Order: sequence, then structure tokens, then C-alpha cells
Amino acid sequence: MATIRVGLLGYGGLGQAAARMLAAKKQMILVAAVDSKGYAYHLEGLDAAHLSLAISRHGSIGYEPVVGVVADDPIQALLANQWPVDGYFLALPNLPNTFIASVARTFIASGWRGVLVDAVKRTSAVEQLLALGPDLERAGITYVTGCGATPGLLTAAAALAAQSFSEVLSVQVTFGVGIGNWEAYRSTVREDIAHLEGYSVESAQAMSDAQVSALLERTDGLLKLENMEHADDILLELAGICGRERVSVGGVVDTRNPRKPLSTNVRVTGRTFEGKTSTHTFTLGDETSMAANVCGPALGYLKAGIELHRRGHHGIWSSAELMPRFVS
Ligand code: IKT
Repeated sequence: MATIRVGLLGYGGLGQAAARMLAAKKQMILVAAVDSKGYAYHLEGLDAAHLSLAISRHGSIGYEPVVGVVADDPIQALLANQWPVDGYFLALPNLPNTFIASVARTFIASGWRGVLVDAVKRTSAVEQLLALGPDLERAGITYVTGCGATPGLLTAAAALAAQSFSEVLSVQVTFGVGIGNWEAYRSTVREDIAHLEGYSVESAQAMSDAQVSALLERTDGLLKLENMEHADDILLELAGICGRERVSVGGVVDTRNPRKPLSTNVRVTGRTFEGKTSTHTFTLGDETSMAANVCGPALGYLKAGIELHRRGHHGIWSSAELMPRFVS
């Protein structure tokens, strides 16, 4: 396979981690990156360390000398150049809840053809993307949705585990995330807060950093999330594994400690053809970070999407329908 030229939309905690991960890959090269104020492009490859420096010194990768451009609408501005990029990882916060679908529409309108993968989490966000399926197909775009840790890695694991059963009775995703400093993941933490009782996507998005810090002060840095609106349900339902009411997602985020508060796992309970009820459990290693478990699968699904795209398959797929391909 020819080297895959990758773009990253979003250069916060997850985008920067994906860039670091790409630096160690041979099959992929980072050629484009976008943040809220600008973009950078270089066909021979961008330097992740230089981009991070441009952010810490000037607030945007658009200020990176030679390769950076500051722009009001950086995604539009980058696409207008029509420079070659095979696929993009949308490492963007989905705030508001319509944002990722609006980005997909920007790609459709631009005439660009290639692969898009996202790490969206909410069921309603995936519904908006599924509605774009025919437009993505006509535009020659191969879109894979729900490609992070959950939905993503754990959804694929659930789909694999289901194979032992005649009927899947429940899928329970429980995550434990530890981050040393919440400010490295400002948007992700706001997305998590939006799931708490008394908050919405709009109110969490509108919170100042001081308000987020005050909330975390009250909870000892912990965010406990239960029965989340989570796209693992719709993705497993569409893949024919089980009804969405049988899927539940929750977990704990510790914003003051990089150690996971519990081991992330997915438990798939089903009935075998012999009438026995049993549970398969897939547990992530405690030493793996959220960044590794989101960005690794996203790149793996990007590679799987590239293979589909090169065979002429366009439209929308999900992490429950495809296996990610390991990127060396
Ligand atoms: C969410 O799905 O919204 C929560 C996210 C969970 C990430 C799981 C990572 C698992 C792991 O690394 O062990 C995140 C907390 N926003």
C-alpha cells in the first residue's frame, strides 16, 4: 500500500496525541492539521513537535513558519487549496452536537474525495451522520463513524465477542480514564460534563474554564457517568448484534490523576446455542491512555477506510461493521 497522507482536524489533546503517534508510523504521514484559528500543510510531512510549539507560543498551528496559515474558517480554507490528502481523522469536539455533521457537509460541498473517520460519541450525532450517507456516497467519500475507544475499539470487541452467542442479552461498556491535568483535554471534559445530571451540551459548552475548575473542585476531580447517551447502542443495533436498549455505557473520569480509576472493559453477555448464558469480557490494559485508545483505533479505521475507498466503496460505515487495520 502506498503511504497514506493523513490530515488531522482538531489539534487539542487528541489531535496532538494522534500527531505524535503518526510520527512513529511508516504507512502514514501527517501532511495537514487544522485547529480553530488556522491550518498547516506540508506534502513531505509536518513536524508534530513544531506544531505543538506554535500552539504554546502563539495559540495556533497557523503561526507555524512557512507551513502555517491563519484563517477565519480554517477547514474551508485548507480544502480550497485542493492539496492532496488521502484521509482525515476528525479529532474535533462535537460541541455543539451538530458540529461533526456540519464538517462532513463542508467536505461534501468541497469536491474532495477520500476517507473521513470520527470519534463521535452521542447516538444523536451518529444519526445525523447516517442521514448524510447518500450524499457522502455521491461525493465519493468513504466515512467511518465512531472510531475512537467507545464507540470504536470496544464496539469492535463487542461485535467480535457476540459471535459465540445465538442471542446477545447485554453489552456493558465501563470506562476508567485518568488524566493528570484536565486543561490538556478541555473539550473532552466539557463533552463529559454534558452527560451529567443538570447539564446539557449547550450549557457545558458555554462553561468558562473557571466554572469547569469549580465543578471539578466540588467533585474531587471525578466525573462519574451513568447510562450515557452513547452511540455504541445504535452502532451495535445497526450491525445486527442486539437491540440498542441492551447496550449501556458509563464510567469514571479522574481529572487529577493519570492512573485509571478502574479498568476499562466491555462485557458481552449472551445465550449460546446450547442454552447456556455466559459473558465475554474484553479489558484494556491500565497503562494505556485515553489518547492511545482513541487515536490508535481511529488511525486503524482510517487505514480500513482507505482500503474500501481504493476499491471504489463510498458512503458511510461504522466501527461495529469493520475491523480496524493495524498501522505499522
Ligand atoms: C465518552 O465516551 O464520552 C467518554 C470517553 C471515554 C474514553 C474511553 C477511554 C478508555 C480508556 O482509555 O481506558 C472520554 C472520557 N470522554
